[in-house]
Amino acid sequence: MATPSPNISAPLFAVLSPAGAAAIAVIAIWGEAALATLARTFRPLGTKQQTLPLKERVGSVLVGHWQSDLDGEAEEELVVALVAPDAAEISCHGGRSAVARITQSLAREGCVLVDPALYVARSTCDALKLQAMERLTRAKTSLAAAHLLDQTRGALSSAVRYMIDSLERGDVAGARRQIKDLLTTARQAIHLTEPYRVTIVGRPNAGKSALLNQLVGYARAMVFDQPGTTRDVVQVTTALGGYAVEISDTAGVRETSEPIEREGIERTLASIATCDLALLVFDQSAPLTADDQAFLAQVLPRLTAALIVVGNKSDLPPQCSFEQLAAINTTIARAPSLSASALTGAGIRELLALLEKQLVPTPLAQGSPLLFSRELEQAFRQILAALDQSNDPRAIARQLAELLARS
Ligand SMILES: Nc1nc2c(ncn2[C@@H]2O[C@H](COP(=O)(O)OP(=O)(O)OP(=O)(O)O)[C@@H](O)[C@H]2O)c(=O)[nH]1
Ligand SMILES: [Mg+2]
Repeated sequence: MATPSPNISAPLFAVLSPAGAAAIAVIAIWGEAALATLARTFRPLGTKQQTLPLKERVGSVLVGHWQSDLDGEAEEELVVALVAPDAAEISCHGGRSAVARITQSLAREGCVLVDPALYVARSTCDALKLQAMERLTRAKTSLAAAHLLDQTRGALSSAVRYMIDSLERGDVAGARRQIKDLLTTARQAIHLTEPYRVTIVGRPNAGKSALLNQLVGYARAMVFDQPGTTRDVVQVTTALGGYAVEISDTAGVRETSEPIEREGIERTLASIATCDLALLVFDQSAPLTADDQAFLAQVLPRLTAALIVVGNKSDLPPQCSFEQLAAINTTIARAPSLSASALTGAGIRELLALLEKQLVPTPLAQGSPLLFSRELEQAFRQILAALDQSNDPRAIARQLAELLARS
């Protein structure tokens, strides 16, 4: 005889409280059809309709009675909490017969009795999922939201559980590989929750502020035909390739004894030290001078980030070339470069494309586990270091488990 195929959309239910042990018993029912099933047998007080739109009352707690036979008597008084569009918790009298009556009635409706641990696992939200949820509420782009949503659904949590399993089995090499894989995308993944920082630097009057305005598409920074116009760091946040990017326009760097300008230049230098990418802007319509050398001597030692060299004012006759610039310094020689005009907009589209390519070289795979914050990246670097030094894989497994645990 053929076995009947299981109904895969049947709601599941579980008795959460031990039978006959407490005054109140709680039965959970969940699954896509859970509330529709409940509506057939549960009558909230004050309603006579046969089918109630319970889905519209999610979040509320209803008092009523159980009535598995529509023409019969009310069988049990109970309270139903509609906890989700696909889940409810039924509280009834704690006695065995009351619980049996409801569970038998649910079984007759086609629901499947399962272990209560399944319900707990379904509703348990670990600390990593919670962190992702919190970040999701502040996501700046739809791409960031999509990747964070994956993490709220457990992409990272599952990867961490997998690492724990590997360590518990004594597969240290496997766990190390999994952690390293996760760390390879971390540099990019942290920018799902924190913008990339791009700093525009150059000598006064090179056209930095005009370039910022072109990049963001509106007149954010003041542009003026006077060296030393920008005094403080001017920041604008935009999006490139689905990532938030904060662009900083800075005070032009030169030798000066003027205290406010000097303070502005200090801020420029601090901004260079912390950015992810620097746009080094030259005025290619002016010949290179000793001041350029002095400027580069101040800026380049502080630069650890990626670099793009921009020859601005390409609408004017050229007075210096990229070859001359490259001859000054090998860091500049190795950097990608392009010509642009912040006045006419020539080369700006290419510059934006180059910026995107430098900042976001590879797209992150959909659904993949991601270390979406600097804190998480640091935690996994420490765990990797601990794994390299320790001969107790289970202790490392416990450290990983702590990342999942809610305080
Ligand atoms: N012809 C031409 N002029 C430009 C271009 N970009 C900027 N300028 C002009 O150059 C002057 C200086 O521009 P800014 O953007 O203020 O220069 P800056 O580098 O921000 O200068 P500081 O703030 O003093 O460091 C202004 O008169 C701009 O109109 C360009 O691509 N072509
Ligand atoms: Mg300026």
